[in-house]
Amino acid sequence: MACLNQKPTDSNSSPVGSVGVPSSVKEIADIRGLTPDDIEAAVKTYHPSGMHDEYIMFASGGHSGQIHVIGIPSMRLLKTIAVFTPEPWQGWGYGSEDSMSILNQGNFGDTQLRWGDTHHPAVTETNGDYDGQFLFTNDKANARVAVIDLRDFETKQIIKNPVANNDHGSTMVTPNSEWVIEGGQYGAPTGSKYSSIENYAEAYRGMITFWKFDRAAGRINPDASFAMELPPYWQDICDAGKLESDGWVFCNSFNTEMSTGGVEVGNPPFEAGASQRDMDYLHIINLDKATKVLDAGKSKMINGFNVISLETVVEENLLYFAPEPKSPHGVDVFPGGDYLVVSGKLDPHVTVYSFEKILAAIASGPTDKDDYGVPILNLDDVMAAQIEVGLGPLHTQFDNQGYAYTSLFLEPAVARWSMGGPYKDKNSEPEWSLVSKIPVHYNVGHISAAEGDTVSPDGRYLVSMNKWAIDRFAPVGPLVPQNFQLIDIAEPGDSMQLLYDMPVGFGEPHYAQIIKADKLNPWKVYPEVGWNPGTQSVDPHATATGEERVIRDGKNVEIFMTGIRSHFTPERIEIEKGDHVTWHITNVERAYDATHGFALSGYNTNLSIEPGESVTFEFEAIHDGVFSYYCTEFCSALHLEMTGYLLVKP
Ligand code: K7E
Ligand code: CUA
Repeated sequence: MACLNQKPTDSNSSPVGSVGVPSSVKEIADIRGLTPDDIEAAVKTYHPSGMHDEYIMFASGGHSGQIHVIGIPSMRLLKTIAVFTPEPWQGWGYGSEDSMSILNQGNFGDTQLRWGDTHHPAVTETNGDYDGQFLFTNDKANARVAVIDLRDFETKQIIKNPVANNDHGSTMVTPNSEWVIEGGQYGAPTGSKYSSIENYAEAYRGMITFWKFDRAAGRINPDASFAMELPPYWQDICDAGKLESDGWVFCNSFNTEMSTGGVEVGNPPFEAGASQRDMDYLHIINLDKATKVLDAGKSKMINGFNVISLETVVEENLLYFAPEPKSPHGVDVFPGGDYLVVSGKLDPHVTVYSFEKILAAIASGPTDKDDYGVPILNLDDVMAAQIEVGLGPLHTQFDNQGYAYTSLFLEPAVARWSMGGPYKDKNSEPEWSLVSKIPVHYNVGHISAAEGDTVSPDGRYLVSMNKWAIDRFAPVGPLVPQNFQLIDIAEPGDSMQLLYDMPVGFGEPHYAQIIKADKLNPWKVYPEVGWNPGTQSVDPHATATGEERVIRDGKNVEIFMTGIRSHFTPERIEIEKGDHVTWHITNVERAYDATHGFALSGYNTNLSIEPGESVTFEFEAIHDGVFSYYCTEFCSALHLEMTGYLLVKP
């Protein structure tokens, strides 16, 4: 690796080094107070105009309800994908039938939910490697899961969980993405029912849902999906087994105390009540067996959805527990699938479990059970190691050098640790040890490494997703951005290097996945003119040039319009107050980036009509008057002229 530390810095007049860095760089660096390390970091991340990033990060947008697409290592924000929250640039939720119907799929009864709390995005996998075809994310606040098609980076489906009101261990995928995991969080009566909190232990349940993904359709199939009731502990974050643990799912939990809050009635507050015990339970779920139980018809229908009851879960041995120390948060399966690691927020260690030992402990017939009859494995029987990494460990990622990385919320830092050799070398006894640490600013939650959740992580880059930025950026009022810090992890040993701080001023991201950019193959324009992104096929109402028309049938008016630089056809439309209007617009362009917008004043409408796309929107003409419509993308020199009049007669 080039190290600018070793370059001569005493020359003010001649070029420095073999790459011909002019002496003025040193002057600039001196004036700006930049160290040689700073210059190295800049050179590693700077992208001259036109140079593309090698990796793409899909970051959850937290309570923005969206997904953010960020180039690595430049840390440039490339796009925000509208998911749960209306977003006008993409025409998401401002009239287009497609976006309105997808947002409405996610309604809760009559309540139109119009935001989400996205935590964990997951790219589809093939044989345990990201394949870059689809992306899933969850809405913790409302127990919803969304499907994004990475051909056009648009949301295609939002599913409201019919039996849960919130989720958290979501979304994660199995190694071929047949199943999308939606783990629960706060225990509640199954199926959005009411029950007094005094009945917590009997009437409340934990939940995990397995959504069946139909890759050909690009949609989750709810009819083939199912949920499993769990004891009313608070299941937290899950991960799917892979390779030798394929077919199993692991979730950490907390509040096995079953604290119900209620300082009002003299109970301990949640943060104390849910932290009394030294151990909570790692949930070890036999997904393969659960699907057989489902196929055998041993589920019940709740709100029209397949649910395997807790009684059946216990009867069929679908769930085992292993103790996990001190307010655990997150479980991460090693790339080889042979180990998994849990962090306890109040324990300076990470605890590594051996999957081989878990299977052996299950086979030996565990005798310990919790109050619901779930077998509890002995920690000593299943533990491979405990490694002291530091204060407040949370989440773990992996690289290609045999290192694991754990975020340390309280220090705050990222710890690099190892098992002393390649993961799969079963012949040598692992020597687990802490290798090094790098401080981060501040309060790191998740970390994300390049291809870090796959069976073959790339290493090289790790992003520390810090909750607080405090002094890292110019002050912008009391609400401060989060801080994504890019860390170079390419070199072994004590050599992690901080490269870049990216302020994140759009919600609080939790998790992200980083995929090699060349695995993505998005469309540049829609495949054919008249394309409906909702069906991923040509729309029957697509309008060809020359076939533009306005059709009236009683009070129903149907408009067939085309857009091309710099013209909407037709450009005068006369209707009457009280008409029901169905308006189709086709962007007949085939040029890359020739998107047209469509704003209609007074009717809360804005569309984004990308090259080839056909969009439909409907409204009641409740306002009379003269309303202009115009293109909201500056598409050409005569863009301002890309307009027209909607005349609504009283
Ligand atoms: Cu740790 Cu929701 Cu994965 Cu936040 S979660 S950090
Ligand atoms: Cu089309 Cu501006």
